[in-house]
Amino acid sequence: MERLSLRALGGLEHRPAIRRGDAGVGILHLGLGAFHRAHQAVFTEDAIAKGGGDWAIAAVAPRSRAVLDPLLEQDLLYSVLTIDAEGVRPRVLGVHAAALHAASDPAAVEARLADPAVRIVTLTVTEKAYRPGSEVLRLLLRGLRARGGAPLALVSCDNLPGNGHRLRELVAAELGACEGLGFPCTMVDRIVPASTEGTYATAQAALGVVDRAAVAAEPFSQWVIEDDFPAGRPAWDLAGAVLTADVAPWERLKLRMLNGVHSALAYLGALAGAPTIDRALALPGMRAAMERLIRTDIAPTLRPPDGVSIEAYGERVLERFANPALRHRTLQVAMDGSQKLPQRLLGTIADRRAAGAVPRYATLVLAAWIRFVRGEADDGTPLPLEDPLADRLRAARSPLELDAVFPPGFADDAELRAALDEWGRALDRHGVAGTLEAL
Ligand code: CS2
Repeated sequence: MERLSLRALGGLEHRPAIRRGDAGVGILHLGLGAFHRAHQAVFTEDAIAKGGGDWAIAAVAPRSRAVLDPLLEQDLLYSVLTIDAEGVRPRVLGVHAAALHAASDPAAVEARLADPAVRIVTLTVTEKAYRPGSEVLRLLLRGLRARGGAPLALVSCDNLPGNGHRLRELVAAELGACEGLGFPCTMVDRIVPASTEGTYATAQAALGVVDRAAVAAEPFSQWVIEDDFPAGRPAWDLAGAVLTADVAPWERLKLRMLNGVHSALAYLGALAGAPTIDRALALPGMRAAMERLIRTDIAPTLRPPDGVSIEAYGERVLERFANPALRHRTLQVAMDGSQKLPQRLLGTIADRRAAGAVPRYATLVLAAWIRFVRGEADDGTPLPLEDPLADRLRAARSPLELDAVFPPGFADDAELRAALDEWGRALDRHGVAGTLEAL
């Protein structure tokens, strides 16, 4: 069967909203993963279609060529499949105008960063890249040094609180003054599991051509952005993004509620042998446990953004996780726990402790992670630990002692430790299934 390409487009029912050449490159994106392709790329293509401007994307794959090569073979075209119980809605994207490989050709990336036509750099490089000396950061800094003073917005689209501030600190620590640079904070949200052979087969059936760069995503998509763009931006607002002066309440809501409950389902689910998030949520007693986690532990720590009901948001999150078509692997969400849990779970626990409460359900999730780190599911199946701190986590007598992960005070909090020990014993004795049943 024919491959997706510019030539094949003529025969397709689904065509991109813009074509290569319609818009010049204005955005450099670092991180070519599934999330970028189903999130910022879609917003940007719609923004250009509705509001114009030279905002096509040059995308950079930092290390792996796994997505880059298929994209290059397809004239940078790919499809986003919106999937749920009702079916598949495909859409072909054409917003990428260049794709670069940083590992083999860093000079090309630096040259793009230095080019004043590039007025925005967006990043989806995962939590662990926001550390001094990370590869991506070094690449970014080299490009910024070569750039001189042309104004630029650096837009972190990773799941970290104050992601823009975090990036600014890392850049400022090396470059000193950040004159002419904007670091808007953003909250990004769309569930986009890693693509599989199943995704490519679905794409082929929906499009009538082969697409080896297809991604599947849930219908929901949200982007809240601080409006701090010294050299302009695409009309993302026309594409449904929320431009605001204060992202913080959105960020906290999303990180603690959506990502927090996601991680809860990932660790409890993986221990219980549930391969996917929807299957984890369907385990007996799990939904009730997640509802209590949301209501009694997470919600009291949140200040809702204007016009948002925390209760409705929580219900929506569980509905999204129940999407049976996504097949999001629990082990994918479980990755990099040491980098994710501080903003997803530990902040909730710390806030509840400061208010004098022992957050029962959040503590259960922490106990589940500690057990997950030991590397064995309830039925004895080995569980992989993919985490930049894997060695330290395994070597620690108690993970609570890792101050790179836990807020100060956790290790000496007797009440918290007692709650954790109790859950630990319950999980040892009854597994996740039995523990949930007894709630
Ligand atoms: C997930 C997120 O893998 C994970 O850790 O919790 O990728 C989640 O799917 C997105 O943040 C949804 O916006």
